[in-house]
Amino acid sequence: HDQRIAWWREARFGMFIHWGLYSNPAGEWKGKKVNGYSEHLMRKEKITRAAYLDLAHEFNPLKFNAEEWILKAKNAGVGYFIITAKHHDGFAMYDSKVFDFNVMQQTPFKRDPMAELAAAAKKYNMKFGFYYSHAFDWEHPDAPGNDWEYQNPGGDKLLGGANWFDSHPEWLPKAVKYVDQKAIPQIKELINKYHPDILWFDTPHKLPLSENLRILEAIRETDPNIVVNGRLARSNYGNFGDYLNTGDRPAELRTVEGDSEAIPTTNESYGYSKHDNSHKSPKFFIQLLATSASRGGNLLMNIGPKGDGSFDEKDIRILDEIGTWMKTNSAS
Ligand code: JFZ
Repeated sequence: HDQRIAWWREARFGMFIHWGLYSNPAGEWKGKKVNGYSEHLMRKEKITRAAYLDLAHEFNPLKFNAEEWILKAKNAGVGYFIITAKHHDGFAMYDSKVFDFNVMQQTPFKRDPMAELAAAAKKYNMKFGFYYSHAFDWEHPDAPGNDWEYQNPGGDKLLGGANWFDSHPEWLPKAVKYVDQKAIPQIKELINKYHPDILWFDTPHKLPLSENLRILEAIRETDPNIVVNGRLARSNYGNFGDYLNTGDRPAELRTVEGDSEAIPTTNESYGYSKHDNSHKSPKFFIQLLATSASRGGNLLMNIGPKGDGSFDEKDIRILDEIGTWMKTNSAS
């Protein structure tokens, strides 16, 4: 464990990216504003799989340039870079042979942005990895979360909330089927194809600990050197990941000691939202970075690039100012 996580302890500052089909509608659906996390569009608007796929047919981020993204991060002093290979919508932002619900097969873009980013990260010596939504998957007919098109647990109404499997174990085989058919094969695929340094998981309470541990085992068997975050498998007795994640809100930074990571986003939404102008100041992030570093914690700062592949001006300003501060305050 200590050996695996050594680079992560040194890195201190990471860049988190939420980018997917939801980045185009960007917090708007049928002319109406959709509040909150823009990456939750499918759930909030109860969009069917077929209608959501229309977003894929329009996804063509011609301004996307992997080296520019990695260099932007590098210039801001970032040591590791984590991007959504698959968020809760279930859409793979990479060339997946496991399921055809992916960027290569469903978009006019027909490029693999995860492959391009992995190569750029390697070239510029940036630690690199993926966010993978292992529990929630709103397109798969058996996965937890989608109760508007399917009859699945873990959503808002039908057997909603956390730990649905305790009160309704009869639904468990369905979720297990999804883990076997999609989550584990895709995670192995990501490891074997792109050799990530880190994998980042989320919403563990949507699957029982036994399933989460089965996923962790598959990861360790495939590559024991991959750092795994604190939101894959946890119970009242401990966390099976390599470090702890604090909540999304930076205030929670205060409560954790040891290897921990806070994940504030520059505004409120993780995915790009054209209505969300609640960006914090560069100073806010510089102070947060200094505080978390002094406590032995990491800061994984999120930005949501636009659907055309460019960064929002407001995020660029924050990144540039952090970069300037890093350069004037670094020891070397
Ligand atoms: C999750 C996702 O649902 C969201 O879209 C985003 O990816 C974010 C990074 O993670 O949302 C969460 C997860 C955990 C907490 C809050 C929001 N939490 O622990 O407070």
